[in-house]
Amino acid sequence: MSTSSALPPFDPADPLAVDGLLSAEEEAVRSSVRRLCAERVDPYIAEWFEAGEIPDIRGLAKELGALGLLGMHLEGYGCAGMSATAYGLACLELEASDSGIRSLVSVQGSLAMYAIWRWGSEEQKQEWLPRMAAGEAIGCFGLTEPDHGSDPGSMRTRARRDGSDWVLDGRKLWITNAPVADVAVVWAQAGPEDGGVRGFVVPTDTPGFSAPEIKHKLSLRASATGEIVLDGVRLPATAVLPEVSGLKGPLSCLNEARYGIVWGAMGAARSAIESALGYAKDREQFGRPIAGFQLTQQKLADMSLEYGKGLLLAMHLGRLKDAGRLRPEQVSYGKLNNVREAIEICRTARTILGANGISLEYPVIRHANNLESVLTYEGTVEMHTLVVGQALTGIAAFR
Ligand code: TGC
Ligand code: FAD
Repeated sequence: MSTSSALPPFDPADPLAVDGLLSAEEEAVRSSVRRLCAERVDPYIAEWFEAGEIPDIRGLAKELGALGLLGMHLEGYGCAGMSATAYGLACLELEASDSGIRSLVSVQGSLAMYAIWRWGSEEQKQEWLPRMAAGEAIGCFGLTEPDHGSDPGSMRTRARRDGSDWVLDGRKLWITNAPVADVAVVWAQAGPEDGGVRGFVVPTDTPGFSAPEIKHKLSLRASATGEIVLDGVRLPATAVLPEVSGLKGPLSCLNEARYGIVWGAMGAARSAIESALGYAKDREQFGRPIAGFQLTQQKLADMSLEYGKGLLLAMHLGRLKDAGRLRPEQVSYGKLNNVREAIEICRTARTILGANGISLEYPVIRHANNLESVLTYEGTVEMHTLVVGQALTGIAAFR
C-alpha cells in the first residue's frame, strides 16, 4: 500500500497510533515496566504458571514497589502519585506478561491500599501505606464470600462490638494475595447502629485469622489465591475504616481496580496478537505461510480491530479519570468490553497456532485461561451488563 513517506510505519502493536497521545512521562513509565517484565517475569512466567506459584513473590513485590508501581496513582505516604493513564499503561504491560502479575499489583494498589488511602484513619495510613508502596507488606481485599459473590450486600461475615473491641466471624473466598498477605482489608456486616457494611484493617497474624491457599486452579495460576477464615478475630476500635459505611466503601475500591483491568486486558490481547502474527508468518501449510490465507487474515484483522478499539477506549477512560470525570458506569463499559474482546482475541489467536496453541511454549492459552478469571472477578460480564442496562434505562435489574 503506498503511503506518504512522512507517515510513521503501521505498527501491529499500536494499529491506531495511540502512542502519539502519550506524554513523555507516560512513555517513560511504560518503558520501565516493559523492562522489568522482560527481565524479571517473561523468562520465568510459563514455569510459574505450570508450578502454580510465584516462587519469590515477596522479592517481586519489592521490585514492583521500587519502580513505584504499588499504589502508583495515589498521592503521599510513599506512593508515586502518577496519573491514572500512567497507571493504566503499567497494568497493560504487566498483563501482557501475565494477568496474575497485574492482579498482584491491582489488589495491592487499587483495592487494599486504596481502601486505606481513601477511607482509613491517619494512623492506618501511616502504619500501612509506606510499607505497602515499597512492597514490604502485601495486602489483600476480602469482599467475596462462599455464598455471596455478585451480591456482596448479602454478606454474612459479622463484626460485633465487645467493649471497645470489634470481633469478626465469617469466611471470605477467592481472595487474591490472601495466603501471602501481611494485611487484609476485610468487609463485614456490623449492626445497623454501626452503619451496616464496614471495612476493617486486619494484620494477618491476628489470632483467629487464617488464609489457606486454594489449589487446583486452571486459571491465574501465577497468583496466590486463598480463603480467609475469621474465627473470633478480635481487633481494637482503631481497626475499623472510620470514613465509610455501607456498600459504597468496597464498591468505590472496585472502581479503581476495574479501571486497571480495562487496560490490562488489552495487554493480554496484544501479547496474543503478536504471538499469532509471528506464528502465522512462519508456519507454512499447503506450500505457503498460513498468514497468506484469507481466512487467517480475517481472524488477524478482526483481532486487530478489537484491540485497537479497546486501546482507544482505555485511553479515553484514562483521560476522563485524570480529569476527575470518570463515572462508575463508564468503567463498567470498559471492563465489559475490553475483557470480553480480549478473551475472544486470545481464543482466536489460539486457533491460528493450531496444536501449538494449547502449549505453554506460547503465551496464548495461558492468557486465554487467565482471562476466564478476569471475566468473572471485579464484577462478572452479567453484572457489568446490568450496570450499563441500569444506566441506560434507569431500572435496576439485579434482583
Ligand atoms: P446498590 O444498591 O446499587 O449500591 C449500594 C451503595 O453503593 C453505591 N455504589 C457505588 N459506589 C461506588 N462505586 C460503584 N461502582 C458503586 N455502585 C454502587 C450506591 O450508590 C449505594 O450507595 P448508598 O450510599 O446509596 O448506600 O448495590 P447492590 O447491592 O444493588 O449491588 C450493585 C452491584 C450488583 C452492581 C454490586 O453489588 C456489584 O458490583 N457486584 C459485583 C461484585 C464484585 O464486583 N465483586 C468483586 C470482588 S473483588 C475482586 O473480584 C478482586 S479480583 C482482583 C484481582 O485479582 O485483580
Ligand atoms: P456468582 O455471583 O455466584 O455468579 C455465578 C453466575 O451467575 C455468574 O455468571 C453471574 O454473572 C451470574 N449471576 C449472578 N447474579 C445474577 C443476576 N442478578 N443476573 C444475571 N446473572 C447473574 N473477590 C474478592 O473479594 N477479592 C479478591 O481478591 C478476589 N480475587 C479473585 C481471584 C480469582 C482468581 C477469582 C476467580 C475470583 C476472585 N474474587 C475475589 C471473587 C470474584 O469477585 C467473584 O468470583 C465474582 O464477584 C463472582 O462471584 P461468584 O464467583 O460467587 O459468582
